[in-house]
Amino acid sequence: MTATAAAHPAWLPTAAFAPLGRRAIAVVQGDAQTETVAAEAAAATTAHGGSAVRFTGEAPRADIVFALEGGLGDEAFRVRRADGSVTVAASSGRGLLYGFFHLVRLGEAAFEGSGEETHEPSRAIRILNHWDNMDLHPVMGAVERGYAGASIFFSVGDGLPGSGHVRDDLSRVGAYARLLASIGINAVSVNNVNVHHREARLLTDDLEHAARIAAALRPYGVRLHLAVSWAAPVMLGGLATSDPFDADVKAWWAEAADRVWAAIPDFGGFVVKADSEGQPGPFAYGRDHADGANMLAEAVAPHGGIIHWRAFVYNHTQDWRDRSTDRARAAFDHFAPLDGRFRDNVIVQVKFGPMDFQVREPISPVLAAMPNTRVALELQVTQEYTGQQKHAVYLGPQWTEVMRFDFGGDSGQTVAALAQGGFAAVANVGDDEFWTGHPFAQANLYAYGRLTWNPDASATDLLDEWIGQTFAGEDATTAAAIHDILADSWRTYEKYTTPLGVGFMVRPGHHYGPDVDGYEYTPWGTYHFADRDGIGVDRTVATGTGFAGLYPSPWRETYESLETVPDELILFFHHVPYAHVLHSGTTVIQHIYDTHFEGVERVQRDIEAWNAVSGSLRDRDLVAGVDERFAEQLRSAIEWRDQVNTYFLRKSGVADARGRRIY
Ligand code: GCW
Repeated sequence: MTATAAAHPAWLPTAAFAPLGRRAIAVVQGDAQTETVAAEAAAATTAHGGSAVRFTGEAPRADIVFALEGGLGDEAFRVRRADGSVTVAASSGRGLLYGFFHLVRLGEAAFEGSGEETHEPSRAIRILNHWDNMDLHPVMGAVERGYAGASIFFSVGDGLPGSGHVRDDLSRVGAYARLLASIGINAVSVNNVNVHHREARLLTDDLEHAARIAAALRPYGVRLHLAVSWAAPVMLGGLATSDPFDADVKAWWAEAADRVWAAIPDFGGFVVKADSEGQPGPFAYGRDHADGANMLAEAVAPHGGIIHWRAFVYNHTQDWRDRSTDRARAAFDHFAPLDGRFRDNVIVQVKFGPMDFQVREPISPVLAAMPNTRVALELQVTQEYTGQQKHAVYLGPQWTEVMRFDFGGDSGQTVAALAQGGFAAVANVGDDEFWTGHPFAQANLYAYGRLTWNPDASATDLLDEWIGQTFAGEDATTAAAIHDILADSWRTYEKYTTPLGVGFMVRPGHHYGPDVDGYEYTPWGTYHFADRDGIGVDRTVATGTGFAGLYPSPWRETYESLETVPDELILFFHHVPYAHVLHSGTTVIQHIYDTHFEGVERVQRDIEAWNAVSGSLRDRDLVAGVDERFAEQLRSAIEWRDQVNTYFLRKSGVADARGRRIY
C-alpha cells in the first residue's frame, strides 16, 4: 500500500458525523486550527445535509456555534447546551478542534439537556513516539517494532543505504494528524530513538523536509518533535567530541536548535535515548544523564523547546552467571540520584515497568523516586510483546491499572498524578490499510489518546466509545460481541503467554512467539531461573537483588513478603518451588497449566463470537483482516500453551492435576 491509497477511516467514518452534519453549524473566523474546524464542519454538513457558515463578531443563530472566548486554558473548551443547541467556546482553534471531536463522540446526546461544562487535558504534553527508520534497517526493517507496514512519514527509497527520504506525498500524515487531534494527542516524534546516520540528518540537510511533516501536522494542532543522536556533533558537525561540557559542542547544539526553530516555529523539541542499548551518550565523557540532558535543554530553552530524555538505561551486556546485576534496578540506580538536577524543560521519560513493556510488570519505582523532576510515563501502544498486532489485545485495562497505581505512603500519589511531565507512548501506526495491522489495534491508539487527556476515564467506557464510532451504523449485537472479545483480552494474552509476572520467554530478536529459554543465557538481563525445583527471580531485600526495597512503603513490604505479594507478580519478586500455593489456592505449576489451557479456550470462544456477527458487517475488508489474524492468534496461542506447559512439565516432573494433554 502506498501513502496515497485510501486509508481506513478508523473511528471517524462518515456515519459518525451524522448528528453534527444534519445541523446548522457556525464557526468563527480564526487561527489555522479554527480553519480546520470550519473545514470539518463543512465536510460533515455536506455529507449529511446540514449547513455551515462562518462569522466574525456576534455569532449568528445556529444549532452549533464554535466561538473564541478568552479566559480558558490553552487547549480547554467549554460546552454550553440549551434548548437543543450547543455553543463550544475556547481561547484557541486547538480548543475548538477538541470541542468539535467531543461533540462527534457524543453524537445525538450532545444536543440533549442543558448546562455548561469545561473540558481540559490532564497534561500539556501528550506525545506519540514513532520508531520509524528512513533507511531499511537490516534487522528492524522500516519501522522498529512496527507491525503495520512501512512508515507514513518516510520512504526507504530503493532500499539502499542513504536513499531513504521524507515521503513526497504526506496526505496520509494529514489524515493521521486528524485522528490524533480527535483523541487529544498534540505531539509526535517521527524517527526512531535509535538514531542511525540517515535519520540524524533530519536535523541538518533534511530540515526542509522535516518542516513539510510539521506543516502536514499543524492544521490539527500536532507538534513535531525529533529523536536526535547524542553523537550528532561528531556525526554531522565533524567535531572530535560530543562532551556536554565542551564549548564547541554546546555551540553546535545551540546553532542546530536555532536552525530547527527558524524552519519550524512551532517545533516541540528533541527526544533522546542515550547510553542505552548501544546508543552514544554522556557516559563516554565521564558525565551523567543530568549533564547531558541539561546541555541540550539549554540549547532549546530560548525557543521554548523540550528535551524528552529516556530513563531506559541498563547494562545489555550482562553475564547471565552474574546474579548481582538486576536489570530491573537499572533505571532507578541511574536516575533517582539525579532528582532535582534536571532543568525545567527536561522531561525524564520512564517506561511503565522496570523491565521492558511486558504483558505484566510491577510499576517502575522511578516514577515515585523523582519528585523534583518532570517525569513522563512511557507506554507501548505498538504491541511488541503483546501479540504484534496479530493478536487481538486491548491494552486500555493495563494502562488504567498503571495510571491509577497508588504508591501510597509518604508519596501517596497515583502514577497519573506523578506524571507531571505528561504521557508518551510508542506508536502502532504504519501505512497499512487499517493503520495498525490488526483493525482492532486501532482501539489501543484510541484509548491511549483519550487516557492522556483524562487518566481517570474507564478503559471499558473508552472501548465502547471506540466501538460506537468505528462501527457507527452496525447493530448492537455486533458492538456487544466486539466489546466482549476485547474487554478482557489483555488478561487472556497474559494467560497463554508468560505466567505470574515472569515476562519474556519470547523468541529473541523479533520477540514473537514462545521460547522459554530464548533469553535465559543471553546478555540482556531477562531471566526466569527455572530449574527442576522452582522458578522466579529473587528481588527481595532479604535474599535477592534488593529491587523490592526501591519502592516506598507499603509496597516494599508488600512485594518483599510471600504472604502479601500479589499472585500476578510473584515470579517477578520471588523464586519459589513449583508446589508453592498462590493466594488463589492453586500451586504455581498448576496455575501455569490451567491458565495456558484457559487462555486458548478463551481465544476459541472469541473466534466463535466473532464468527456469529461478522457475516452481517458491511466492511468486508475489515472482516477479512480480522479473520486472518484470528487464525494466526489461535495458532500462536496453542503454540504458547504447548511449549510453556511442556517445558514446565519436563522441568518439574509434576503432572497436570486434570490430566490434560501435555507433550
Ligand atoms: O523494547 C525494546 C525494543 C527495542 C527498543 C527499546 C527502547 C528502540 O526491543 O527495539 O529500541 O526497547 O525502548 O529503546
